[in-house]
Amino acid sequence: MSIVNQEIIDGCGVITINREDALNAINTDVIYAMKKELRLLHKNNRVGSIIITGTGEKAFIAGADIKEMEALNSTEAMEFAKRGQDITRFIEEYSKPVIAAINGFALGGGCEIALACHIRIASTKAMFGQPEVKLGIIPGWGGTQRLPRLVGKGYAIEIITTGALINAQKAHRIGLVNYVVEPNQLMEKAIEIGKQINSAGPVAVKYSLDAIRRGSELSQVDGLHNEAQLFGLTFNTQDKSEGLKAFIEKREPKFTGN
Ligand code: DAK
Repeated sequence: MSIVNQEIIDGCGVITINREDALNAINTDVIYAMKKELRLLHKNNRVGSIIITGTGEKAFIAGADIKEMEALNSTEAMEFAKRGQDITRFIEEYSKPVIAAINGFALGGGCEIALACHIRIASTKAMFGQPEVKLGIIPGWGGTQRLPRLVGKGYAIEIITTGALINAQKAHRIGLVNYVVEPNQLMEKAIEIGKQINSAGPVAVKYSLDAIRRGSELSQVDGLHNEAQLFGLTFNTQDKSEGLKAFIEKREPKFTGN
């Protein structure tokens, strides 16, 4: 059985980390396998959105693989951090929305993978945390940067410096996740959102992601300038002609992504 599974459900590319015995902890092989699947799904025009989840009911991803990390020297640790930062950046910059369906523990690097995704849905069994300080290290895959941007500095500092875990309800209250649902409804909810995205204009979805992501790294003036440019570019697309025409003709649009 593969370390990372991939299937396509209703136009959603579902990537499942498959190391249940190690609570889906992420090692180098998982990083490479995830990236390979993400690249393949990127090229697939039938796929409009991605869902990342973990095998089993206990863990989404219980962090970077502590057993692999334990053997690293300082130089290797930097390489390891770079690989992790690379995959989180790859997800963040992905041109199709990536939904984290968080079915259990999302700890350390697992929480950081969820943070890099564009939308987060948690099951009532999910637990979140950045317990790195308890291991004598700090979050290395973007947690110190993405968590405060999502939940604010106060909660982020508490979560990172105490290493304490929070449950799904609290995660929802502080804005870490968009929804909390029963475990047996998690994939259903993720696919429901994925299908809404898949029915929209693919170029418009891609430009929206780009405008939001780049906007968070720019001043508001520059972000608005970028938004105006992307807005203008949508007027070169067949999708824009089809979308506006379909509205006027009172029918559903048929987008091609061109
Ligand atoms: N890595 C490797 N194996 C793990 C693991 C992990 N993160 N988490 C769990 N496992 C393994 C356990 O070792 C155990 O394996 P066996 O002993 O059966 O072989 C199996 O999964 C089941 O776990 P438990 O027996 O512990 O299960 P429990 O229900 O008792 O506890 C738990 C569940 C999630 C509370 C517990 O497993 C736990 O605390 N796990 C560690 C969680 C954690 O600390 N995660 C953060 C990892 S650190 C950086 C680069 C990257 C990072 C940081 C810096 N640079 C280089 C700068 C990222 C760091 C992290 O993600």
